Amino acid sequence: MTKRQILIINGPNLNLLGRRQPEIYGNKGFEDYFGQLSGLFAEASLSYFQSNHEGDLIDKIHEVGFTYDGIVINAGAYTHTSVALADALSAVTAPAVEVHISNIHAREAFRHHSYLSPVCKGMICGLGLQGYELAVRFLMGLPGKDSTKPA
Ligand code: CA2
Repeated sequence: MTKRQILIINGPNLNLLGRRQPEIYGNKGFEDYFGQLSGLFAEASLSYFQSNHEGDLIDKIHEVGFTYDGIVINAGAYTHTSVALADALSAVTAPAVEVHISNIHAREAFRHHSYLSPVCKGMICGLGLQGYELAVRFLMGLPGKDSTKPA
């Protein structure tokens, strides 16, 4: 059986994880965490993409969104501004889960609204990096794109 393909997408500034604002985002860089996470899911093929550019994030969603089994997305601040990212996620067939490291509802009011939540299966926030693991676990429990069983 082929492994489920799941892509984790991180948006702007998340390349700074582990280097700035540890009180909000913790002290681990995402590459280190991604190594750990991949070890937890031997039955999946996990990949990771980070960009600070909205168009690149959209291009990546188009690239994998019709062939992968799922997308985990932390769009960073684009969460609160980008209709274009929401349109990209709703255009593709892969189910997406939105993740935020911090609890966006316990922060400034401008972080309380997400354009992505309505087009995602669900949203996890405030659980730190563990949110990514929970999102992958959820996607692994869905019927994959090659599944012959009814949902
Ligand atoms: O909590 C999250 O994961 C956020 O998506 C992070 C975004 C923020 O704009 C969202 O409201 C919530 C910011 C990412 C910035 O990441 C940094 C990481 C380390 C140091 C500085 C910024």
